Amino acid sequence: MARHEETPVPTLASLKEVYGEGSQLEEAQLRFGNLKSKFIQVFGHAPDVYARSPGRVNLIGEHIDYEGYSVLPMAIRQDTIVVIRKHVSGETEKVLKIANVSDKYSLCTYPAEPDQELDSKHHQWGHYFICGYKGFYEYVKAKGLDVGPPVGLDILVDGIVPTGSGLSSSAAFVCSSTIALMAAFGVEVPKKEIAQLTCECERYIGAQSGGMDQAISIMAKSGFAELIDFNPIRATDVQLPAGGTFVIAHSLAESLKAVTAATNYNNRVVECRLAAIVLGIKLGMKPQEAISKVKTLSEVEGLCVAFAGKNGCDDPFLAVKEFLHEEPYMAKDIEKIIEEKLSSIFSNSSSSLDVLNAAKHYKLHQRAAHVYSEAKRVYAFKDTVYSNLSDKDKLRRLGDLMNDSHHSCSVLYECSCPELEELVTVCRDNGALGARLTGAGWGGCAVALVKESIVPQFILNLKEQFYQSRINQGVINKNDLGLYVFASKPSSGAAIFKF
Ligand code: NG1
Ligand code: MG
Repeated sequence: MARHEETPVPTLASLKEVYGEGSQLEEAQLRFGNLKSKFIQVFGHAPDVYARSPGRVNLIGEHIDYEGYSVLPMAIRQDTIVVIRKHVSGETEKVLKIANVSDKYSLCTYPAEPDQELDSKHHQWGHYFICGYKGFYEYVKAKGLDVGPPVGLDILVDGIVPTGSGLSSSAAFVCSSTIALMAAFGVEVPKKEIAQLTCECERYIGAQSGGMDQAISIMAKSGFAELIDFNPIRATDVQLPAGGTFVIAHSLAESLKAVTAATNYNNRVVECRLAAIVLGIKLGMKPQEAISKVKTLSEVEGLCVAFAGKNGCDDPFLAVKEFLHEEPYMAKDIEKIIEEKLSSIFSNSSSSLDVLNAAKHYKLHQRAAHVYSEAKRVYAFKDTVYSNLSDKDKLRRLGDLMNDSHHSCSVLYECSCPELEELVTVCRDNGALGARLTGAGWGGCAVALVKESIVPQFILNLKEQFYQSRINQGVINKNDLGLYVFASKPSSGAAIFKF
């Protein structure tokens, strides 16, 4: 049987295959019907094709995908749908018009020009479509495919993944845009190639993302979480033990990664790179060799493990402890070790130069300690799922691993925030087997593993103990609570519809 990353995104005739039955199917039918009417109302024509791609919740493996380590997310039901019509000959306007069903997002227009630059300093919601647009043309060019000269496109977007929530609304949007374009132009691509290209093209937004979100959004299978490996991208189904449910809860602090990248997300990517270079040098590489060859902590893990081996252990952390001090490094401390200016290492990446300008210091020990320990926890999570333990004991162990992951994110990686800390504590106090921030952090959602039998009561308690005061303060509307706290089952990945 072909692994699912080898197959193309399916073109489906029926919504049932993705949205299931009952009220969810009815909701989907209504949503697609409304999309069609809205499209005709805005553009005066019916669309050619619809594509959907889901958001995700990461169960474990935070901030390690860009360091080359495996992660374990699952897709959620909430998705983004992109509807497209390609202009035909005779229509001469070479413009991309991007409309949204929500009034929050006004119509954006861009030239039908694949080589256009995206100004990451002036972020616009339509940029995410353009990421996919650029990625699509880069792909067809690299493969030598002829899709003709660029033409005008009418586009309508409907996203129901909450934004800035760590549930990857961005990847859902970039992935659905890319596959909608592929379908509209009749280009069929294996899922693993779409996952790779959407990961690369989302970086036009300005964050130096890893590939987790796009990989799970494209390759998810209903009923399974996936262990995602990188270099090359692969997905392995992980069947979660019976009796446990993942509850997702929003901290109500919005994390705007596109805007805060220099001090948050990209800062950590830069710190990890510097930690990896310093470790490489301390473990015997010449500075110039380390600078030119070492990109990620996973690339120096072998050296760290060999060092640990000499001391009778196999944990790369031993090398971190020995060679990276806990006090934050100043730029000049690192420059002395690597015998090079930091600005010259990152001279070809303007987003990294932004990081250097904004950084006071660099916490190399803490960031490397998080990455190596988190990478181990992902495998411990997977091994627990496949172990001979009873389901009850498995769930307990998975919960412990989630708690350890949160602690590491919070203390070593410092990507939590007061609202997330409060929410995670409320989850644990109300019987969660484990709870942690999910996604990039600095706001957004927590995910809690909860015994299925107590889920309704658990959600009620969260409403009372975390959300009620915020409703009273007018932060959110009581009627919207269901958008901010909900149980989630592993849902299916990207799909194309033609009706
Ligand atoms: P979110 O939470 O969607 O911003 C980000 C990255 C992931 C991963 C996680 C942290 C993007 C598109 N996604 O996710 O690749 O690094 O943070 O584990 O930047
Ligand atoms: Mg994102």
